[in-house]
Amino acid sequence: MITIWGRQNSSNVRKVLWCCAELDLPFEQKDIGGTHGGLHDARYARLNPNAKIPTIEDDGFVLWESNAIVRYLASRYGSGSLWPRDPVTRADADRWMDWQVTTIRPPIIDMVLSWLNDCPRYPESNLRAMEKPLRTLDAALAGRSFVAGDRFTMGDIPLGLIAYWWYSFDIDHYETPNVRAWYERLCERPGYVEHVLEKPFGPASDHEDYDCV
Ligand SMILES: N[C@@H](CCC(=O)N[C@@H](CS)C(=O)NCC(=O)O)C(=O)O
Repeated sequence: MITIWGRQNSSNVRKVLWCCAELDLPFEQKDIGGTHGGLHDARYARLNPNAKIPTIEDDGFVLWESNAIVRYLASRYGSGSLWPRDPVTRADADRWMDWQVTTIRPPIIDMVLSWLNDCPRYPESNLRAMEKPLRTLDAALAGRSFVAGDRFTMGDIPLGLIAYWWYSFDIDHYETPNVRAWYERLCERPGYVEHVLEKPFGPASDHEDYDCV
């Protein structure tokens, strides 16, 4: 049985919960982090010296870093599904996982904190900075159902968390119909519904401090 440490309202923990659901893997989730605390306890510090979530333990193997965890679970339990066997398709999926961290997450994160803190407006510069990556994703999704082709893969999981945030904001979402259609496809997946859409994100006290702009 896989153990997952991390509060379920963390986006990085949700990636792992959703991934397990896609793979039909049983797991035990332990609330830690945010208002639950525990990140600096000696036992947890031995598992994850970063004092961050998520961390997993699987058959004696301990792993942290959410995207690395998704890759590990996909390769170990999802060969031919979440983990494409074709190296080109797999590299395509993999690329979008890195791109989530490096390119589209940085501009959206302050918007999320602004939303959680009920700020009167979203930070304008972040909103503007979202346009280019969204258009990049929109172009990549033209003619395909998921980020690495016609089948759902590990590549859709990190970006699925971004899409959840983006479409939760009451804003002009730019004209990106392929992104919207892909998001609607994700919304049909039971694991996404259970671990992302139906679990409240927040409260603000579970997340880092933010001053409204
Ligand atoms: N790059 C790491 C980031 C981990 C991270 O920053 N996790 C946040 C939650 S999303 C955290 O541990 N925050 C402290 C807390 O929850 O108390 C990953 O993807 O796993």
